[in-house]
Amino acid sequence: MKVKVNGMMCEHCEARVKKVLEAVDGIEDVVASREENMVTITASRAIDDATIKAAIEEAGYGFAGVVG
Ligand SMILES: [Cu+2]
Repeated sequence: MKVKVNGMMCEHCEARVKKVLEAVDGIEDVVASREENMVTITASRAIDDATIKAAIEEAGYGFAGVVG
């Protein structure tokens, strides 16, 4: 799935978002792109949007919706 994330300014932000999302049970891989304000998530099961939103917001970034 692809999620819009606001506030990633550098590679450290990308790494932080990747880390918090990969800590979610069922999420196997995360690719974060600050250029596109996009995070691409590969998961082994369905993950609630609310779970993703909470992880992103706890890390200090903005969840701007699931786009696909
Ligand atoms: Cu940063």
